[in-house]
Amino acid sequence: PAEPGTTVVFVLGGPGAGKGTQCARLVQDFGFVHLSAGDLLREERNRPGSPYGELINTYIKEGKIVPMEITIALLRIAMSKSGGKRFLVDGFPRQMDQALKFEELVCESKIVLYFECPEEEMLKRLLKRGETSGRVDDNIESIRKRFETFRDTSYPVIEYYDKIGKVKKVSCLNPVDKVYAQTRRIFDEMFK
Ligand code: UP5
Ligand code: MG
Repeated sequence: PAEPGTTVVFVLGGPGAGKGTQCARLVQDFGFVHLSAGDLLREERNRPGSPYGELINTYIKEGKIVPMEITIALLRIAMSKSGGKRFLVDGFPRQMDQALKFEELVCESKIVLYFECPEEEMLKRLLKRGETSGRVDDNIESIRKRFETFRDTSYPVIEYYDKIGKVKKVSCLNPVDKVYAQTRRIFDEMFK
């Protein structure tokens, strides 16, 4: 398990909601370490000699969830390498069994930050980003599949944490600064 005194915040929300954007701001103001599960998977995919490169790429393109053994291992390594104690775990867990496994093996989450955004808006943002991102999943076919996975498999994770009172919801249908003002308020209350 993680060191005593470790704080984990799960940062969830649909594809393109703005998780990464908001996490970058939180890092500046609250000194959390930002760990995007998607970024860690893309890094592992690009690492020469990785046995998982091809598998990860296929899953990402198809908008499917990479087997959790891989993702949890990457998160654990990144956590211990960082030397930090407060973590924003962005884009993970995406499936109920991943949530339970991570909390059993690593650390219970303190809160779940949920960035709520309508699909229409997320679609617009992702297509725009796709013009320059080079991400293999920023195209209309992959985006549709990502939305489907979010609805069917990842959203129930948010519902689970909501039932036990851990979810802090922020609407993403505003400019970045305004979304951040709301996010910041939550962190001011909890982590100042
Ligand atoms: N933008 C952001 N906020 C805005 C605002 N308020 N107004 C206007 N524009 C805004 O933002 C997306 C775009 O929108 C950017 O261009 C931004 O400028 C703009 P970003 O902050 O990047 O949103 P984010 O929610 O982080 O979107 P991302 O595409 O990263 O979300 P996904 O959840 O789809 O991607 P992730 O990298 O987490 O996962 C990718 C894939 O990896 C998954 O589909 C899956 O195949 C795999 N994966 C796993 O298998 N397991 C995991 O645990 C994690 C990932
Ligand atoms: Mg992201």
